[in-house]
Amino acid sequence: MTNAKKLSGAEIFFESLKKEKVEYIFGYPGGANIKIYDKLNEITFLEHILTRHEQGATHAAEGYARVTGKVGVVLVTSGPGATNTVTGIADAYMDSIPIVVFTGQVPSNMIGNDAFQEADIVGITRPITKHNFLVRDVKDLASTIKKAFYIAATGRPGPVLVDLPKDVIAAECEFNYPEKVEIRGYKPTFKGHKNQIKKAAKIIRKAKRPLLYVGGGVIMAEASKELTKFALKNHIPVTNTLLGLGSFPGTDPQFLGMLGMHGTYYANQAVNNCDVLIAVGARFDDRVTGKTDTFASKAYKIHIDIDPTAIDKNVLVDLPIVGDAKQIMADLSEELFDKPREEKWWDQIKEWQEACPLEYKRPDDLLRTQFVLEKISEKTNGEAIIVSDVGQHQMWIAQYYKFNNPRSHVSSGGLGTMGFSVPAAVGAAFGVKDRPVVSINGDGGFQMNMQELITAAYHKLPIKFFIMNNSFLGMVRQWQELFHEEKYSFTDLSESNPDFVKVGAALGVESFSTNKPEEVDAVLDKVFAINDRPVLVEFKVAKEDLVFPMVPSGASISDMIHKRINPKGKKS
Ligand SMILES: Cc1ncc(C[n+]2csc(CCOP(=O)(O)OP(=O)(O)O)c2C)c(N)n1
Repeated sequence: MTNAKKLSGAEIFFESLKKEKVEYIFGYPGGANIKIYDKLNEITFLEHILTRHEQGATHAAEGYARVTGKVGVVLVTSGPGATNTVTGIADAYMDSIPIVVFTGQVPSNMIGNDAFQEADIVGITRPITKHNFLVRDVKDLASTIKKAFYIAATGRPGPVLVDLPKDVIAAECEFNYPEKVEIRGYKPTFKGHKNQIKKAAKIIRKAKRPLLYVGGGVIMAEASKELTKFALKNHIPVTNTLLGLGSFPGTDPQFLGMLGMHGTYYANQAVNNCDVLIAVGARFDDRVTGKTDTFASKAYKIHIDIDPTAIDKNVLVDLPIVGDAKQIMADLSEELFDKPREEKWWDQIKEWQEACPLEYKRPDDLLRTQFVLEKISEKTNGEAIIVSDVGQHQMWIAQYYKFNNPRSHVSSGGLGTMGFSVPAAVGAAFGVKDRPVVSINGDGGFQMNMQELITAAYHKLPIKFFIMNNSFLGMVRQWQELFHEEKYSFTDLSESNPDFVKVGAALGVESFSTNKPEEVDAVLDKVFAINDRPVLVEFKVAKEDLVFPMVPSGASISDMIHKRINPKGKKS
């Protein structure tokens, strides 16, 4: 028997986080986690960021994880504290973002008794976590935390929840942090199958019209360099998913922009007509494929992904390669390089680009989101971190901001969570300090988590908060106009929106407003020169603008719409 010193569950919690080199916790205290907060007061190796809502904490952890590649950490109390994290957890799950969420829980002997602030958060989050744990014994605490971080960050990353009953946190035992984790049934494949890689190389070598369809998995795997090298050396055009933006330089002539519902005409035409489609770290999501049986129907499909369950899930492929994208792209580059391409494929792509470029009305008396975004892209040289909310502005960001680096576009892709941007930008600003962080919101989504302006103001985070105020829930209004006989049911916010400049100021953030295209340059120059505190700008933009091109939901990519179907009475 040893006489090693015993630590409390709360102490073990922090010793474990120290081992995991955690820099920040985003959290909110309450009764069930009060002992952890008690200890937190003495902790100096990490910083706790008190958000104003647990959903905010969870998106902040995601923002931090998305820009750094490290695991984001959340700490909340039981019951409502825990349930408030659900949207953020689901968001992280859909986009494969590594976060660990620690929830307080009622004492073990009261679980199942409808105790005060009891919620079965393990049950609630089972379908939206990569894994979750209820710690029943303080002796399991350190090894559970080790497992949680390991599962969150390895293979296809994702959220892990650890539920901590109050008595487990109070109990004591010796602290032993495991060096390694062995989890039966969880052994992510890292190296792609050699023969499959050779076969893929052979097929790509013969391809006449190849296309790389690249998703967020490439960014997660830190494989952007290898992917870019492979694409450039083999002269293959690249199209990105929403989450893949930044994995290949947005200014490179080989880049075709985003594909899918609001993708470019030429990217979608390339998908329709390619003979070999190389999907890397992408999951054939329905916003990308539209009708699956017509998606890339002429192509031999190669799918490179770390997650074997993503293979053949939505679209059947001809050649799967399961493993780490960084390793596989490097191996593929060894097999294949400097393949000259027939000019015909590039000539065809050029023709599509000239026939249907991205466009909007300019010059114009009305201020347009697209115009503001182009200006932001120019002024930041594609080097900023753009944290988008959800809606029309999100699609315009994907179309008009030229992302030149991975981990620069932070966006809620799979879940499409309005209210994501403000808190995610807070987390991103803690993660990256040497590049501007820009939070771009619609007037609707901004109101869903605007309380986190307070967090940004308190910590003097130099975030630029932009509101593209079109006085509508724009994206829903767009669907109402195009597909629901112009019945604008509950999407007009013009009578009920608050005064955003006053809201910003009240929450501690210097705020401006403009509706004039000619003022945009000066406003942006002014706010990008402010580096010691957050600022907010409301851009009063055209009210009834629509995002084009658009592939209607469930239609084939070839059914793309390019302009208003029914322009009656529309001013913009
Ligand atoms: C939490 C949540 N509720 C509802 C929706 C459905 N939805 C998708 S886009 C959108 C409109 C967004 O409006 P706004 O924030 O003003 O941005 P805009 O589309 O005008 O750019 C809505 C309501 C959602 N995505 N998320």
